[in-house]
Amino acid sequence: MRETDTLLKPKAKTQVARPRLHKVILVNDDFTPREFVAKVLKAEFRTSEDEAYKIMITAHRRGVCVVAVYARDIAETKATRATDAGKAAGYPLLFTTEPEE
Ligand code: TYC
Repeated sequence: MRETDTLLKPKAKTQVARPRLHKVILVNDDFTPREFVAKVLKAEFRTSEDEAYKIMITAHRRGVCVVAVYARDIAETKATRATDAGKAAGYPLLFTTEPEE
């Protein structure tokens, strides 16, 4: 055993921070047609017809609905693309993102 050795070597524990997931949130409005909201959900978030309807009607009734969770850049890209699809059709449809707790 060398002089520099120690019997009390602390275990090297590398801390790797797992990047937080981000929620994509659908926000209700009074103008975008229900069918259009469902169409965007299917196209951008790959939901089924049933899932799209449930998400849309939840946002319609409660004001907001979590659509899905992704890594931050994916969540932001999808929210922007979905919001832009509404804008291109003249609707105020809005998708936002927020980090998961
Ligand atoms: N509230 C809209 C309507 O009655 C439908 C709608 C649902 C719009 C959900 C946006 O996120 C939304 N036509």
